[in-house]
Amino acid sequence: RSFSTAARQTLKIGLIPADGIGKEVIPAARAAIIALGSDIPKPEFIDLVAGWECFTRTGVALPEDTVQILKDECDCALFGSVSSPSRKVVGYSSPIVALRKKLDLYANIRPVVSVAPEAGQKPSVDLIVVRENTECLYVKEETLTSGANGKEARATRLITEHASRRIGQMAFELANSRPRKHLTIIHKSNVLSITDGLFRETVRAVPSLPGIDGKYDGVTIAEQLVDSAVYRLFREPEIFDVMVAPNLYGDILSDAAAALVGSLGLIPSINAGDNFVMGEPVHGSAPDIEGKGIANPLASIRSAALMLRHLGYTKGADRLDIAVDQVIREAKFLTPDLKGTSTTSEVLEAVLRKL
Ligand code: GGG
Repeated sequence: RSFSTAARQTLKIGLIPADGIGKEVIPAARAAIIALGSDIPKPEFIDLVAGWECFTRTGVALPEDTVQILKDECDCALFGSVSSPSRKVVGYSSPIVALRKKLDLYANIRPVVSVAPEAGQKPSVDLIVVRENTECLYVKEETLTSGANGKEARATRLITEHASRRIGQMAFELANSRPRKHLTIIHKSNVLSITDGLFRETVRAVPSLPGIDGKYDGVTIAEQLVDSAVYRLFREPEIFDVMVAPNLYGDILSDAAAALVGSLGLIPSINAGDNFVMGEPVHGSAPDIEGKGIANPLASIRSAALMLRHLGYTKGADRLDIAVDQVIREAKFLTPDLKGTSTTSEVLEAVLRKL
């Protein structure tokens, strides 16, 4: 699925580095995009703020201006990482969760692909996690009450037919575009038969929707309980092609899958809706290495590639992916997460030389 790219002279890209190493890797993605030259419309970058640091400075985690500029002025965006505290802070709410909802970026598409030793060889891991991005436990409706035996905490888990159907359609569309055309629906319907049952049944029914007219007849469908999916992911990752999951399972599965390809620092994503796309590395803000200059910029560069591909700029996207693959394959310039000793800038320079 891509938006029309017709007659675009410039590409306005909102940059929201947010917290931690987001501030180190998003500038690297920016430099890689600039290096694409005339393979994409002239990029214009708009610097925007959000995040925990923004909250501590201004009292607002996601300024209204940031949302409005993204909606009114940007063609797409890149988001870095956010370090929300793991305790309740009055007035604070995760800006990335809010942004996905405000822009209705209902699909978080997370490809996990290993780099084969030689160019052109089949990667041993080549799968995409399609994560529903707007509901599940991320509606963040939590309560804390007192019960007879102490405190009782509750969270609402929302699964709707509407959101399950549109993420299902996105997943079928992606599966249909890939050589293996295989879709695995992830759920836990044996325990959560109503919520996960609705997700599973709604996704399964996508091929029978009016207007589909046999379009997905070539897609094989499998199902896997989320716990057994994690087990099988580690034992036999090659059985998976496209996996579609409710929000929380998708979040966990994609981090787990990253372990199969060496580092979370390599895994890109896009948050996609019908009218907007925002690239985002899957890794978080990594406070342990923040400011040391050793964050891996490759997930952000790959996220830029995914974003460009989604917009239809295949040539630019291919060039970024090929350059990143070459740098990984050569293994001369790698950050410490990949057992290298290079800095963020050295890895970026290596990518720029390939471009
Ligand atoms: N780029 C992904 C990222 O920032 N992951 C951490 C995350 O999503 N945390 C949620 C939050 O801090 O609000």
